[in-house]
Amino acid sequence: MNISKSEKLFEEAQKFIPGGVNSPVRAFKSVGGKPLFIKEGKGSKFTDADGNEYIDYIGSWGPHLFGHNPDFIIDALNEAIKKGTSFGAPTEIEIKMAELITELVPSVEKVRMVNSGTEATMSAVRAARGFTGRDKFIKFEGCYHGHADYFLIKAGSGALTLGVPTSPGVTKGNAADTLLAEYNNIESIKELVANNKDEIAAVIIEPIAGNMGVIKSEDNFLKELRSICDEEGIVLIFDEVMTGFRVAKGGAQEILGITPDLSTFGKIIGGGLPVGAFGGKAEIMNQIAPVGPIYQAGTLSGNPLAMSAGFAALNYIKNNPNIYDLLEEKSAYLADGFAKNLEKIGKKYAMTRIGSMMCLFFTEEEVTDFQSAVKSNTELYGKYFHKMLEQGIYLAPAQFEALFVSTVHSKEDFDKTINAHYNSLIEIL
Ligand code: HOZ
Repeated sequence: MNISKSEKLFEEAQKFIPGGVNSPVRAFKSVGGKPLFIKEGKGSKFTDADGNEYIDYIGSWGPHLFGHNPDFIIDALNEAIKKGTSFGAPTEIEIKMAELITELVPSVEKVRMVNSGTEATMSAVRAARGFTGRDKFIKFEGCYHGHADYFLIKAGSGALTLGVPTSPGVTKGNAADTLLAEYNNIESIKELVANNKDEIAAVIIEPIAGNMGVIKSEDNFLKELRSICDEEGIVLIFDEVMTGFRVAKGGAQEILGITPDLSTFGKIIGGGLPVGAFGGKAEIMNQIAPVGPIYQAGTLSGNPLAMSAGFAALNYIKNNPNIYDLLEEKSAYLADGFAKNLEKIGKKYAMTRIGSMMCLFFTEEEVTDFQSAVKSNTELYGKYFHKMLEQGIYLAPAQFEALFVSTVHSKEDFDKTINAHYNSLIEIL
């Protein structure tokens, strides 16, 4: 039997890399089958090691707002690489980048660059703890903030899909400082705050959750959460690693109209390179070393290549604010097509969408939080995923993730996807 190049690569990879992948969701474990190895991408598509082409709706899990390898980012990288790859010393592009972030996201008065979303959230919680002198923090069931120990408690994303929302290796001590609340349930916050008076440093939330599928926090819930944080001296952190610069130029906070004290970013701000950032009120950020005593550092932080790609991406956003209308129009077209298919086949599966992030849950109940999200039939999602893949459509290989639309997905891409969606559902149901 002929085995594909991807399969050969996967066998080879497993000899040297745990599970053959450098991030668990990529291994296809929750949908079954074997992962594709990707050779190259351009625009809305990528090609695997066997030369098969796919319309890609992951876009590297969000950052490829303009599709794969946009010319303006490649040009910026080509220019930057001629000058050097890393200095571990300040460069001018870091100032331009920081200034641009503060301009696009007004709640961010000062910002520190790091290398990943995990680093950003980890550092933001440390900043909040250092600033308040308190240890505990609240996170929400099903929200994912990277893989620092104290976040891996009822976490979303890969941790949830692979059935280890709370990971071994997380000490009891770490877990004890993490308080768990229910998404969109303000009573659960009130209870935790009352039971841990003056002990809570921060509440961290994905204001639009993207790691238990896509779920929007309700307006009143966020407003009340903001007031409670103000009254109790708790730092409100918005994890905008997925939503920052994707759902609006000012992120989820712009469309939801709530101002956090700190925000975390990743992915998009590196234009596809490994970058993260955390920032917010100067009062808090000025407690970070070397100005203040809260230590945080990194040799590759503010790396000139990552900054150049990221600056090109953010500058493009600044100069083309209409991209969010375009993304809305494109995403609505795709979502409409999906909705019509569901109607045709008589299924009322929950579909959520905020701008260019969307999710189809295999449950007919409304999805508003972790408990309702996990009602989705993940086995059915796995079948759906493979049927879509067979037809050249690459979706997230896990139910509890988002589908991302880019500015370069075409009507032709969408029509092909809508058609494949219909065929897939007919075959699996
Ligand atoms: N946790 C990421 C999605 N929410 C997946 C990261 C990856 O595999 O690249």
